[in-house]
Amino acid sequence: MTDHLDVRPIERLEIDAAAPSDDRPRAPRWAGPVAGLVAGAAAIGTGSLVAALADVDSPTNAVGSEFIDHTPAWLKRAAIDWFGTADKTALRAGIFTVIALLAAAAGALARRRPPVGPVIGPAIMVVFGLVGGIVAAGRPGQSWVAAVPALCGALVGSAVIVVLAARIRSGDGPRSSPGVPDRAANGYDRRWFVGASGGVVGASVVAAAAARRLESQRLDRLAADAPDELPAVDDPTVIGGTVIESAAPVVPDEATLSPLTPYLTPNDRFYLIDTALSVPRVRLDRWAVEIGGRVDRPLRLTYDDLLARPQVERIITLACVSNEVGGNLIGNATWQGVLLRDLLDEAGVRPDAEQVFGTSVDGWTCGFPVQAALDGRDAMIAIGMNGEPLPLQHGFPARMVVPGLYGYVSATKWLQRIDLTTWDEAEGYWVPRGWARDAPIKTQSRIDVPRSGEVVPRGVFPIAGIAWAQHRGVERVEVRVDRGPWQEARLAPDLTIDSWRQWVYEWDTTGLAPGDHTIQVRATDATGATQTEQVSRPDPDGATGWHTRTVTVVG
Ligand SMILES: Nc1nc2c(c(=O)[nH]1)N[C@H]1C(S)=C(S)[C@@H](COP(=O)(O)O)O[C@H]1N2
Ligand SMILES: [Mo]
Repeated sequence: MTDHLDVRPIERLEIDAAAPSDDRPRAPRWAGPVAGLVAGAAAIGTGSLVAALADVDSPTNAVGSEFIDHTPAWLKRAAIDWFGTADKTALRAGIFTVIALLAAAAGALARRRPPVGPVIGPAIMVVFGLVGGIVAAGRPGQSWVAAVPALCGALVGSAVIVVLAARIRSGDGPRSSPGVPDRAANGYDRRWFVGASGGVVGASVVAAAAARRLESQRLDRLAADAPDELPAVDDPTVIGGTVIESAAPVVPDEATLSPLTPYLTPNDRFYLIDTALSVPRVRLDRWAVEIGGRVDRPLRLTYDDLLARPQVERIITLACVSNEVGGNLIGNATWQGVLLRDLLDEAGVRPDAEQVFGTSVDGWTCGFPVQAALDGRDAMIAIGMNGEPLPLQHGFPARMVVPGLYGYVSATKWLQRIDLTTWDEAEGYWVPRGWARDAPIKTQSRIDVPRSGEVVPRGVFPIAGIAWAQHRGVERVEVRVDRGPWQEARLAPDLTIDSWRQWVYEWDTTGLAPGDHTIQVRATDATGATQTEQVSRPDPDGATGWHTRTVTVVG
């Protein structure tokens, strides 16, 4: 397409080489928007490189995070419906699209005759740089330094637009008429324009690549700060006389009945949910968790302090409130760390404290009732996951894990502070966004095999899956086919009431009509409550309903 558009000016240039200056070559119509896009690329490349060098969030990430924090609930819900867990990728794509459109518009305006062109185009760049800078500096824990990358990006971007647009305009403008000196004798020079644009885009790509490299080096350094081995566990999980220590192989084989779902979820397969567009900028040498608020003796614990304290290890199933019935925003791991109740005993919780309120390095917050920390359940500050130091994305150096509560009210990753406070004094991140303040995990069950639509052979076929009712325990799982009578499934041993239990039901398909059949599951927890058939959305406090799948029995 470009070739087709480019041919004419060149021909004219050659044929009319000796023509008078009022036939100077004009830039094609797309030159203005292209100049804008080139300037936009320069701004983003510069901004991200300066940010990486200054060790602050890139301007696009800062704006993206601000956007995430201010997304109205309905838009958030729509984004999750459309993009699911790819919503961050969608957000990034959206930001780049908006920047590209603005940059193209700035370029088109920059082509206008003076005084509009030379002023408006670059001014748009500068204004967006200022806005980006102010947003970045205002992010939690940031200083004015965070504004510098966006400002540098805007300056470079506006310089590029000034230079390119001046060249474009030199081919436009009033044709010289007799007696009036020519204002731009050279006119538009396609080779110069393409060369300069290509050079700027190339340099921007190099800058962006360098920024990426610096970011991955930062993450490598952070990961390298973690110890090679976690301290020995003083208080391990003991199951039927067997000490469960860190590694999956020690967990009894009977715990796994569902062929698709390992009893312990490997770290690299564990679901990830957070509002962070990049791993928060933790500096381990300066990092510490502070426990304060309504306590008698505030505590401050460095990473080494946490390592030096008595270590417990527990199997706990973490679940996200956004998990749909049958969804996979749930995982089971061994968590090693320091019991929260020991720390709170040491700090001395005042009687007027109602809420344990966690704050992360990147300013995310959540809170849960003080009772949940003190009622004997093993809420902890975790530093280990499945025998390894907490992975960066799961909250290194330390996070909270509270059995029985959804992650959004309890599981602060990249933990920075724990405040004992009241419900009136502080509200967790998701609460004003329409999610419930109190959020115990609901009893639920999921079919893992057979898959939806799977063709099932004649004979005995195992239907298998998981069921969970953290901190109450799963008592019974039942399966029914084609809404017939409920049949009890066989449950794996109850290793701990804080973790899921796997189940299997040997389904005899021999006498069934060929074709589609519906299978359903429901669980009953140790309080005797059976999960409700009532279907409800994840918001405000967790989805309900029976997981249902349709499969085909062969003819
Ligand atoms: N700092 C921080 N911690 C956070 C979140 C977050 O957005 N930021 N999300 C919470 C939510 S909603 C869930 S479900 C769990 C998920 O933990 P995971 O990503 O390790 O599975 O982390 C919780 N902790
Ligand atoms: Mo969540």
